This record gives sequence, C-alpha cells and structure tokens, in this order.
Amino acid sequence: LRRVVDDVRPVPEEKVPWFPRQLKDLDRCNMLITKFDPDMDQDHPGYSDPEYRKRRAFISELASTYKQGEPLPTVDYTAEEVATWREVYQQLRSIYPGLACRQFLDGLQQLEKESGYGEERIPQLREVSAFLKERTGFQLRPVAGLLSARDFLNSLAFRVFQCTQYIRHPSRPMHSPEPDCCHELLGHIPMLADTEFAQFSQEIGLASLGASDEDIEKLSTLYWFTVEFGLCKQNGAVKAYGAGLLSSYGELVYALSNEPEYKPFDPEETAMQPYQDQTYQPVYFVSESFEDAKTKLRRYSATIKRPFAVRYDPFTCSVEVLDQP
Ligand code: HBI
Ligand code: FE
Repeated sequence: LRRVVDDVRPVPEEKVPWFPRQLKDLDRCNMLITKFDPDMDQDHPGYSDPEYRKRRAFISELASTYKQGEPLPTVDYTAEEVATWREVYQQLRSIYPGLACRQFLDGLQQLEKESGYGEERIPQLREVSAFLKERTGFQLRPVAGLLSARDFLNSLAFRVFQCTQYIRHPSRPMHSPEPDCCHELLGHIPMLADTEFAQFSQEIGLASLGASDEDIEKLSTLYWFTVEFGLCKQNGAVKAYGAGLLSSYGELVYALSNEPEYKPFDPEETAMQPYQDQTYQPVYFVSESFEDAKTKLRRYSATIKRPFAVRYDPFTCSVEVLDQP
C-alpha cells in the first residue's frame, strides 16, 4: 500500500531544503550575512579603521576554519579590547539587578562564581561552553559574523549556540550594529544556563529544520521578539530576558521605561510583526513566563506544515526524520 501511495505522489523530500541531521553537519551551516560587518557597512564604527578590520578578520578566520569537535579557539585579547569589555560590563552590570529577569541574574551570578566572568577579562568560549554543557547541554561554536537565519536557527536544534568572538569597536562601547562577544557573552549566555529557556531555544531550532523560507522568516521574527528582545512578567513587574536588550544599555533602559508599546506574547501575532534592526523596537512582547512562552510556541510550531516530523536524540546528538502518516 505504501508503495502505491509513494508512486502516485511526488517525492516530498525533493521540496524540502537541506538541513543538518547530526552535529558534524553544522560545519555546513556557515552562510554569513555581511550587511552589518565593518567591511561592508559604512555606518559601522570600525568601517574607517583598518587596524580594527584586520583584527576582526583575524578572529573571524579562527571561526571560518573551525570544524565540529575541535577544541574551541582561544583569543589573546589586547589591553584595548579588555578595556572595551570592562566598560560594557561595568555599565550593564550596574543596571541588571532592577531590570533583568531572575533567570538571567542567577545565570550571571553562577558565571561570575564559576566561569571567570567579571570586568577584568573577556571569558573564553571554551570555558563558557564547558559551563553551559553541564547546566543545560548547550555548547558553543565559533562563528565569523552574522549568520543566515536558517543556519543560525538550525544549530539551535542541536543545542549549539553560534557565538562571535571578536569585540565591538572601542569608539562605541555601548552599541554594535552586528553581534559581538559582548552581545553573546552578556546577552545570551546567562539565559542559556536556564533549563526552561534552553528548551525554548531548542524548540525554535527544531521547528526550523527543513522549514520553508516563509516559515524561517516567521520563526526568525519570533526569535527576534523573544530571545533577542523579549520581556516577561515576574512578581507583578516586567523584566527583560532578551539578549539584544541585555547587551544594550540604551535599549534596556528604554524598553523598561513607559515609552514603548507592550503587547502580550502570542506567536501568531508576534511572527507577523515587522521589526527594526537599526534602532530601538517600536513594540515589545511580554510573556507570562517561559513555561507559558514554550507552551504557546509548541502550539504554533505544530501549525507549521512539513511533510515529515523530527525527533531529537540526545544520546547521539542527531535528528531522526519520521514520515508523517
Ligand atoms: N548570527 N552570529 C549570529 N548571532 C545571532 O544572534 C544571530 C545570527 N543570525 C540570525 C539571528 N541571530 C537572528 O536574529 C534570527 O534571524 C534567527
Ligand atoms: Fe543575538
């Protein structure tokens, strides 16, 4: 019977975009978007600084040649780079207690106690990855710059977080047009130490495997308004959990002032909301809790049409592909 059905229907696999099935396939998830990098973007504060561009290119090259399973590269940061980190760390650290969610504060405190976080040095990806692996099974992989949404989201399905290792330009410590190590290490890493949040991130990743371009666009928008710019309620107050907020002094203060518009997190609506990658967001979405966000996301993911289902096997770190009945 199966055969007959297969014979009369077009083979569904042909229309499905390639996607990684095991960890080592992530070596192929490396499509960079260069629009915000200092070689392409005239508004990048490093655009007219050849020394900076050379340094960033050197650090990015470590990521470009990286293969899954190799030890993560370490970078010998210069005194100037550490000074930039120190300034960012001090400024942000001072406002976190009143504005960041509990999970973030707990994660950051653990990182400070156990993983060398602090203003004196830039933590190495290797030690941070080991820390996360023990907490939530997430691991880091170095990346040369802004990745395509598909490759970035696909990696999350394997609990792999692609992490830039260069630092922003010293002339603008409070803002970077592209992701840099301040954004990853301060914004993303503390959250990835939380079990509930790690699951939430992986579920967006699993939903993205083999998804159509339109669905990638929607998942990417969902990711944007949650993982990057999300707010959540905690003990009656609104707090930040999005990494884009937690790594930007200006926008963190703005998002939690009474200026911007708030909407309740609802995946159907959030996925369609236009967003800003040049300036502050016009609207922020507030979740009741991560548990609630995860449940809603799961319901939404089930509506994404794919001719197959995926199941993650944590023992082999691979994805099983199951025929949809
Ligand atoms: N690439 N290196 C890197 N870091 C990110 O945080 C990132 C990315 N690519 C896309 C992306 N984030 C998201 O905004 C969504 O488009 C998935
Ligand atoms: Fe990010």
